[in-house]
Amino acid sequence: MSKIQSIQALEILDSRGTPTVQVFLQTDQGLQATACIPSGASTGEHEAIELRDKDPKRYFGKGVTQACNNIEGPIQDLLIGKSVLDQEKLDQAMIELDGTENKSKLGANAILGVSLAIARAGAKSSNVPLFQYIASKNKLSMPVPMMNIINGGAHADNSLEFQEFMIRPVGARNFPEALRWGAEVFHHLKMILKEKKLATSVGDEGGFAPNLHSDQEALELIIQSIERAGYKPGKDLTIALDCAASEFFDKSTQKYIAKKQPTSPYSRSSKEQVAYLKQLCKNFPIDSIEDGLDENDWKGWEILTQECSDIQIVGDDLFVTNPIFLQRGIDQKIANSILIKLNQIGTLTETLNTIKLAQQNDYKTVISHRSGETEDTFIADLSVATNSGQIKTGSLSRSDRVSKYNRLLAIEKLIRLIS
Ligand code: 2PG
Ligand code: MG
Repeated sequence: MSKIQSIQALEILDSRGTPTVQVFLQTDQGLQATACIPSGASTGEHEAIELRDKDPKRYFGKGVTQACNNIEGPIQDLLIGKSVLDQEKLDQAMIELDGTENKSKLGANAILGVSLAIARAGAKSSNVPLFQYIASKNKLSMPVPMMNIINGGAHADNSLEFQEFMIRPVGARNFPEALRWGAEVFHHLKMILKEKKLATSVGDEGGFAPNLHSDQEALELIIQSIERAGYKPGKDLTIALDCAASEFFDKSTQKYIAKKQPTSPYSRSSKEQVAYLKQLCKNFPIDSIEDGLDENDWKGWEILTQECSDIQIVGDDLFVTNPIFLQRGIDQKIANSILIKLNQIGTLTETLNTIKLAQQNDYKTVISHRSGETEDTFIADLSVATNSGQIKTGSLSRSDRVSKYNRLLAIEKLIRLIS
C-alpha cells in the first residue's frame, strides 16, 4: 500500500497562456504522480469555483498562487500518510476541509488537481493503466470522438455566434478509423476555406475560425468537407453543435440575441430559438445539440427536449456535472444527455457519481475537455473507464487537443493487447 509522502503544486500556463495548477504527488514507495487542471471560458453559473488570486499586478488577476499554497498547506497536511487507494475517502476529506457548497475556500482547481494525482498514484501503485484502475470491474469501451472543426462563440474572434461545430464519425468501425475520418475531413475543410479565400487560422479548441455569414454557412462547409473526403454526411459522419447559448442570452429581454453575426443578426424568444434549432436539424444531419438554450431557461429546455426528441440534447452549463442539477433534469424530463467536466464539480469521486446517476437514468454521457487545456490526458482514460460512449476534446490540431486523441489511440491498442 502506497501512502502519500508529499504534495507539491506549481503555477503553470494553460493553452491560452493563462495560469493554472499542476500537482506533484509522491508516495512513501517512491511513486510519483502529477495532474494539470483545465479552465473554461464559457463557464456555467453554478460551476465549482476556480480560485484565482485577483492580484491585478500578476497575470491580470488570474494567478493561482493561493490555490497552490492551499495544496502545499492545508491539503497536504490533511492527506499526508493516507493511502492513495482510498480515493473516495480522500476526496470526501478534501470536500469537508473546504466546507463550502462550491469549493470556494480551497478552490476546485486545487482540490481537483490533488484528486486526479491521487488517482494516478493509485493506478501506479496497483500496477495497472489509469483507465483500468478507474474502471475497476466495470466495462471498458472506446468513445466516439466529437471533433470541433469550426470554432465560434467565446472561443474565437470571428463572426459565429454558436461556439462549436463538431463532426461525429458514427459509422466508423473503431476509434483509429473514427479519428482518421475526422482528420481527413478537417484537412478538406482547410482546402475549401483556402479556395474561398477564408481564414484558416484556428480558435481556442483548434478548429478553424473563419468569418462566415451564418451558422448555415458553417454547416454547409462541413457537409462539403465530408463529401470531398469521400464520406456520406448523416451516415458516416453526423454533425453536433454546442450553441453555448448562455453566452448570447440577454437576461433583461429574455431573448437570444446574435450580435457576432453582422450579416445575419437575430433576436429570438426561447420558442423561436427552439424552432430554429429544429429547422437546422431538418436541413442538416445534426444529431446532437449541447446548450441549445440558456442555463436558466428550464421552461425552454423542456420544449426543446420534447420538440427534438430524436436528437441528443446535451446539458453542459445546465447541469454543470452536478448530481443535484442532473436529478432536477431527470425529474422534469429535461435533456437526455449530460456533458461531463471534472472541474465543474471538483473531484473524481463526484464526477464518477454524476456519470453513474446519468447512466442509471438512461442519460447519455459525453466526457469533455475545457477550452483552456493542458498536456494532461486524464479525460481520455476517464472516457474509456466509464463506458461513456462519447468524448469531445476539440479539433485535429494543437497538442492540447490532439494529445487526448493520441492517448485514446494508445489505450485502444493496450486494450487489444490485454484482451
Ligand atoms: C464547452 C466547453 C468546452 P468552455 O462549452 O463545452 O468545449 O467550453 O471550457 O469554454 O466552457
Ligand atoms: Mg458546452
